[in-house]
Amino acid sequence: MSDLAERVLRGEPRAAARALRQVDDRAPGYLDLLKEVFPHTGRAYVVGVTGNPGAGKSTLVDRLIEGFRKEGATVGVIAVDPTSPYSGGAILGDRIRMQRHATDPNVFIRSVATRGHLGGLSRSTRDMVRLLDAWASAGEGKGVVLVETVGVGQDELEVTRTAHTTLVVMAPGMGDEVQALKAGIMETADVFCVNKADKDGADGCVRDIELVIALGKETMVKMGKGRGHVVHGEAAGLGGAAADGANWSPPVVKCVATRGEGIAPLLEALAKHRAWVEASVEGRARRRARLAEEVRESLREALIDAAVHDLREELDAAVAEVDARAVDPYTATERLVMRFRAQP
Ligand SMILES: Nc1nc2c(ncn2[C@@H]2O[C@H](COP(=O)(O)OP(=O)(O)OP(=O)(O)O)[C@@H](O)[C@H]2O)c(=O)[nH]1
Ligand SMILES: [Mg+2]
Repeated sequence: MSDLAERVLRGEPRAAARALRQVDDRAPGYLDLLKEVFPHTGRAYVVGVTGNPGAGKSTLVDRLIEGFRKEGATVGVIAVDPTSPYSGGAILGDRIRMQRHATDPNVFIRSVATRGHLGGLSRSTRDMVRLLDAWASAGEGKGVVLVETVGVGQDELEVTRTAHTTLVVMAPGMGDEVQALKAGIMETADVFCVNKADKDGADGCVRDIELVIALGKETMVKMGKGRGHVVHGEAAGLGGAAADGANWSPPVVKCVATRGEGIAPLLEALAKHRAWVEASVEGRARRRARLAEEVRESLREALIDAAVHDLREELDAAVAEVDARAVDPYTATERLVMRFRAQP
């Protein structure tokens, strides 16, 4: 095993920083590093934190770090910054809001820019989550990895799919609920946080979300499907949280992140969901589905690279033919596939 991998697995923050950079840049050897680390992953609890800009995600993450640290966990954070080309403001904001943890050797915070990502944001984030997973679970320690993304684009939503739990943060008075519906966030959420509960409209916001969840359940019952969210659970425990063993209904927790209010119930809701993901058949199936997706995606990438490499001349010729209308692009593709498969 490489020296760097060993040091990551021992929980050295500086090694984690180097490894993350290597993976982020896809520098030579990064795949070997990931291969070495992989067997030691899967132990940390990974939470995706998403929501509209300014909803208070970073402030909340800062509080969650505090909460998980009190439980004795080592915490890795990846903050995906959507706005870097203009202001760099978000990175700065994240840093400032989580600053007090900067000197804690059991907290590691890394901001990454969304732009200029080879192979997509979701892939590199997934790889970075794995590294932090291994780092945070060093020894027999409890590890937690938090991933903050702005829930706007499909790519950003994708990122939360690497998580056990997706926490969607909303704030009253932003028209968040309606937007979230459009963006498909409602289907992604495992736990909702209505942050800025010190502002007017928080209760209304909670009601709106609960209504949408209820409507979603009804629709899923009618359509006879769901993604493991509750179909017939009873409200129990936290703010309407319901897990009847097989199904999960996202609870809605009110918080004031700036004052640290509502953090304990939020941590409790996360713990409940984690337990559900780890124990339920649904949860295991979900994990399997994500890994299947990952392998398929990486296979697709590898095959395309191989085909483009092996068939570069044929590819050029085919493009010229299509351009001359001598052949249509569909037939050209079929022929290229046949050529590729016929290779020794
Ligand atoms: N009143 C109030 N303000 C809050 C609360 N939580 C966060 N804020 C403020 O809201 C602003 C945005 O907070 P951030 O934590 O940076 O929000 P964010 O969602 O991480 O923002 P981006 O990363 O830029 O998308 C800051 O000025 C916070 O101080 C809260 O509970 N109540
Ligand atoms: Mg932020």
